[in-house]
Amino acid sequence: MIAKDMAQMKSLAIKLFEINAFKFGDFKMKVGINSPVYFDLRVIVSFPEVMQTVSDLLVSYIKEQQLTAKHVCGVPYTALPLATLVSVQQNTPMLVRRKEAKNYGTKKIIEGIFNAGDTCLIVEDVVTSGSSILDTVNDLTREGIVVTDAVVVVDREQGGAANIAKHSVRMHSLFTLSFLLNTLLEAGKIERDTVDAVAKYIAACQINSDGTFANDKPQVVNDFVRTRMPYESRANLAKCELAKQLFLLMSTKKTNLCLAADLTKCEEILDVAEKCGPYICVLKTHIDIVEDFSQDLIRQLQNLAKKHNFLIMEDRKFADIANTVSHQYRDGIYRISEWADLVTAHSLSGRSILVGLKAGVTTADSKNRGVFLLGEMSAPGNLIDDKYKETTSKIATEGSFVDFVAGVVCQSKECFSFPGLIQLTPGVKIDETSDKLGQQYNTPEHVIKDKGGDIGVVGRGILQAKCIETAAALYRDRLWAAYIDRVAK
Ligand code: S5P
Repeated sequence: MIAKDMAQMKSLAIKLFEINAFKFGDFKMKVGINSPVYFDLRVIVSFPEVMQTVSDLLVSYIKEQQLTAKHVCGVPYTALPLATLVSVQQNTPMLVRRKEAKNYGTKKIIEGIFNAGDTCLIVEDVVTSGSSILDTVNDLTREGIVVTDAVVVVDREQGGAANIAKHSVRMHSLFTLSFLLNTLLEAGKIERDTVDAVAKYIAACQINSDGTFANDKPQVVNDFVRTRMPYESRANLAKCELAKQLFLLMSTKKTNLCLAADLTKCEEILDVAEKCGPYICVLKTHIDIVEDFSQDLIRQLQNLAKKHNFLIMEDRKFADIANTVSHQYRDGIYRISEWADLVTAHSLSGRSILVGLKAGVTTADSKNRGVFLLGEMSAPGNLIDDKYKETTSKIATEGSFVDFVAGVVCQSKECFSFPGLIQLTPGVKIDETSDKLGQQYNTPEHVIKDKGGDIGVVGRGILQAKCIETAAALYRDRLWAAYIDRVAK
């Protein structure tokens, strides 16, 4: 690769990571063993400048490797737009392989004009075993087309190149997984631990083209299962600055307790913040229930947050269209975006909620603000279903707001898997299972160990205790011990 392209390759690698075209976590794979790294190059169609760079690099790589062929053909579907760009830039006619033959009209499986004996270069986005490339090669070969080479954006280095070589097709990759990992490491985007964990998985999980493992079924433990990872390692994977900060705060202060200061008088809120401050990582407010609100409350709360080292979360549960939400966040008597490090929001209006919140924060503050999306609720009979949860997790982990979403408010570890997000779980009480209005409670141990909560939210469990400091210390101790136990296993 020529030097100029190398610099471009490195900055593309970082860009792909930033737009979540690949990410680290715990991902279900076709082969049956969860992978710590996942590529989703489908997202690049939403970033035309990235499409342009990828296709420019592919074209110059094809030229450099002298991969001359009469046609190009993309492996459906993700590589189709890439193959189109390559075809247009090089003025090489394209062939389109259908995944299924039409059952009417021409019933063709290969679209485009060709003759038997023509050569064709395959374009693919990501290669694991190479089986998708081989499917396309088979269909082309059946039509008499000659395929000798495939150019791919990313080789996961799990045996794909060797598998397709057995069918006399050479694989040429723009990026290898190792190159991507080293580039991110060099740029300070990931830690050595991440590189090692992925390398361990890749070494153990070499795959044959039929999808079976090259070795006997490998027993790799994915180091990126979020509930087994310590907070400080998860800080390295977080894309949102506030999530990073909160993970590190929890880890150094040794607390994963969030106090829900659901009180109606400024004096009461400041009193619990002063008394419980040393034991908590987050103080959560419902500012609209405060009867004597003034900005002085905010100033004093911020001083206490500094003194005791905790973050402030306004549990506003925004849920409107973007324009309204931006006003609710920035304006009115509360001016939430000026002081709340974190806010909660329903994902009901989709990504619009994040568009609205982003618009409600000044650019100077934007790096210091984060959102927790509601993925599940502790209220009985709530209307959230599996589809809603899945989409919420997607909004939190995909697209251009990944740097803004710090976590998810939910009740189960299945709600999301990305270790860089924080699970906030309310409904924690030691001695009760519900309140008179249906709130459902669980013990600190159940919330942290079984439900996957990273932070337990306690309101009345502390606020109604005879001595709130003692109660806060007790909840802190039990939530923290449960976390230590969880990561030790
Ligand atoms: O599903 C939820 C989400 C939230 S944020 N269930 C909840 O209870 N909450 C909040 O957590 C609720 O608004 C309250 O502030 C706190 C629980 O308070 P507690 O007194 O029942 O512990």
